Amino acid sequence: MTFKKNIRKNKFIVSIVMGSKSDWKTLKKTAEILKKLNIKFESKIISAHRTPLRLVEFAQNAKLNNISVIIAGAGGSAHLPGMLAAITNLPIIGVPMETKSLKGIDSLLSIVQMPFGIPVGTVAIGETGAKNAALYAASIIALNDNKIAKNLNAWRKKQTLAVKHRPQK
Ligand code: RP5
Repeated sequence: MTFKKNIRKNKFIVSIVMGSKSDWKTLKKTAEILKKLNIKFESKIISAHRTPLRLVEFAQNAKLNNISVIIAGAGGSAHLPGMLAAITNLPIIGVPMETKSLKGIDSLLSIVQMPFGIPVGTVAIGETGAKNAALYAASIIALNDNKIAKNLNAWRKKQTLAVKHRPQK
C-alpha cells in the first residue's frame, strides 16, 4: 500500500505518537523534557488498530518530513511502535503504557519482544520510560547537532550536581 506523499516543510525533528488520547498524561512528560532541551517536536494520536491507514501514511512520510526520531507510546497489545518500525527505518523508541489490568507488563512485553529484523528501542513502563525516551531521542539527535549535545550535557550535569553526598545532614 503506498500513500500520496504528504510532505510538509516542517521544523519538527521528533514525533511523539500515541495509540490513544489517554496516553497523553504519560507522554506529556516526554514533551516536557524535549521542551527543556529545546528539541522541536510534534504530538499525534495514531492507533495501529483504530486508525491503521493514518499509521501507514504517517510512517511513510516521516523521514521525508525531516523527522529524525519517533517516540511511540502504546498500551495493552501495544503494536504501534512495531508497526511504525515495520514501515520506516527511522529509530523508534517504544514507551509501554501502564495498564489497569496488567500494570503495563502487557505493553512492555509486546513492545520489547520484537522479532529479529525490525527493532524497537524499548524503555521502562510509564512515566519513567516516557522521560527516558526524551533523553534517548536527545542522545540520537546530539550525534549530529552540537546545540542539542550542549543542552543534553548541561541537563545531565545539573542532574549530577543535584545528587547529595549524604541522605541527611
Ligand atoms: C492502546 O490502548 C492505547 O495506546 C492505550 O494505551 C490503550 C487504551 O486506549 P483507550 O481505550 O484509553 O483509548 O491502543
